Amino acid sequence: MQDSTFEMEETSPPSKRCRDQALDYLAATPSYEEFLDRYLLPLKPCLIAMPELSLWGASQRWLKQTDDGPSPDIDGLERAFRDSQVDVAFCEETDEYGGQRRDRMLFSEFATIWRENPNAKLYLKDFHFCIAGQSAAHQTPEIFADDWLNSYSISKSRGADDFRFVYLGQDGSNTNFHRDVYGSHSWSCSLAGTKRWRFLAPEFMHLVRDETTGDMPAGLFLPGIESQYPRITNARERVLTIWQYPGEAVFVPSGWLHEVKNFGETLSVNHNWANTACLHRMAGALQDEVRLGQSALDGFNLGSPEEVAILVQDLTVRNFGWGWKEFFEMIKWRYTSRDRGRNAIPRVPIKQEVAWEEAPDDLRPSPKVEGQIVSQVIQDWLGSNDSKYLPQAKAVAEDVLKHVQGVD
Ligand SMILES: O=C(O)CCC(=O)C(=O)O
Ligand SMILES: [Fe+2]
Repeated sequence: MQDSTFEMEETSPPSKRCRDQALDYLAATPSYEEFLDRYLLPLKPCLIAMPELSLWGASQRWLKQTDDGPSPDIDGLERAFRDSQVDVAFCEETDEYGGQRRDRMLFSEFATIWRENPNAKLYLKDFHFCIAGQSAAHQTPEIFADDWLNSYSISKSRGADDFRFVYLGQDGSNTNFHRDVYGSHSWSCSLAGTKRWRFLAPEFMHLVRDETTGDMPAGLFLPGIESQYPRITNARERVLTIWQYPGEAVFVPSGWLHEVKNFGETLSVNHNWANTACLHRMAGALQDEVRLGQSALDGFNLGSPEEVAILVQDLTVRNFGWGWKEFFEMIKWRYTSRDRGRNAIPRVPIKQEVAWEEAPDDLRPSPKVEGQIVSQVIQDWLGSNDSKYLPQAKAVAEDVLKHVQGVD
């Protein structure tokens, strides 16, 4: 058996034809029905060949062709984003919390370091390229169109926030091991370079998570983490590795843990997204976070149960990004925005290049499937202790139930 404690760190990726994939590889984009039944509802990751990505504006304008295939064209990117503020990770350096050191700078400054030092392992991440005015550079693939998270966030922020990102990395840059924001799904379309993904299924999270702090290791195979994570060897045996090449999309279902390493200069576009299929897991992730908040405040005399519950929600919003009220508002938005089709006028005017286009009904599960799952998630919460002390969240949750019943 392979010694999984010290998996060999590959120095170069396998050739596209010889690669071994631990997940389903779909040679063409599946129909929505197939994707829904085989991957989205069962929350099963997969890798999908999407040759249509070469038609995206991003492929035409932000890539150059080299002997090794497409590569990011830093000049083309700089023309599009020169004055945008970007978050850049220095993947070789750590911050005070053990994460990657990140700096905010102008794209033009990032481009200068990129050109001067190709080995700096710079990684521009989570860049809101649509808000920076370039949404026309991509098209959400139809199978990923049913997205309540972007719809809600864009509307709530009046176009100032979303979950549509460009990732642009130098050779050897990486993203640490994590679960996606709020327990959402993500999809990631690669346009240049090769990405190695390591996945761990959600049922093995207990092997890698410190239950008191919620901490997880920055990398599954980092040496020296065994004393802090005594069950890491067991987790390492369950890792699924895939190699993603340009023109391929990875579907990362809600709750799946993953880390990514780039080989060569890479450019990818990804969205975090949410819909019926991930509501249970999102509720579970939020519940976990609320429990961490409760234990952090445990033992202090902070007032009545109602006051403590509100403090815990504030803490959760600060640390995790949202609380129960916001989660239910996202679900409610799915029902209140439903009649707003392609030609309808949004209540809040949002610039065309930032606006979210709702998926048509044939790219969503049936209202019956949707309604059953939504009702279950809401009723579970209404039966929990938390709901007793959070009247505002409860009112939104009850409103959602009315909307679901209105659809039946
Ligand atoms: O491409 C990367 O470096 C990270 C992408 C990721 O974590 C995701 O799409 O969920
Ligand atoms: Fe991720």
